[in-house]
Amino acid sequence: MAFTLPDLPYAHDALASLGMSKETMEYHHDIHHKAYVDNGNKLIAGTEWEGKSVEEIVVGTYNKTAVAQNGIFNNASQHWNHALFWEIMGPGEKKMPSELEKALTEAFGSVAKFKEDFAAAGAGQFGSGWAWLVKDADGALKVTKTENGVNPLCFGQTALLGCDVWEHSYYIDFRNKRPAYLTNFLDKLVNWEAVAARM
Ligand code: MN3
Repeated sequence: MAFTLPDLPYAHDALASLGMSKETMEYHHDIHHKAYVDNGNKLIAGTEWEGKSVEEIVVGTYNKTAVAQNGIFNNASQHWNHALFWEIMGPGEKKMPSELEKALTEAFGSVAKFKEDFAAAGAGQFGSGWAWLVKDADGALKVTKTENGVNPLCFGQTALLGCDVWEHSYYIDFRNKRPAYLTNFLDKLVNWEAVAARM
């Protein structure tokens, strides 16, 4: 089944007062994410992957030994990553559901320590990639980071929260200040209800 660019679940300017501008959304969603969708569709046309779900394509094309992943993987995985990224942010005041607060406190000691670990993972990813809160196969919550477009599906993990740390995600609003972008993401942009729903 061909990939389709999902609409943002809010207006392009809905997160502007929270630190993610309309201009960032226009580039990031309308141009970057669309390019992953369009290029992915071109690359899978006529291959064994045509008609497969995005998850099947991501897992099936991930090369565990290659640093540079193939084009089908890169575009399919980035399509999946960005669809999640738009879903786990939102406008307005955010309240963390108590079951998520409890799970994060159990796993990391406190919500503040979880945020510290997550921000450190994103800031410490050399070059492009993602920071994640994942649920491992054994149910444990973990903070991880991945390079380029690699996503938690590749490791049998459930992604609860992901933050894009490619420069295109933050350079318009935060310039070179990736740590400030990450702190703002955690404090103002994450829709914790959507994260809890993924548990
Ligand atoms: Mn991106």
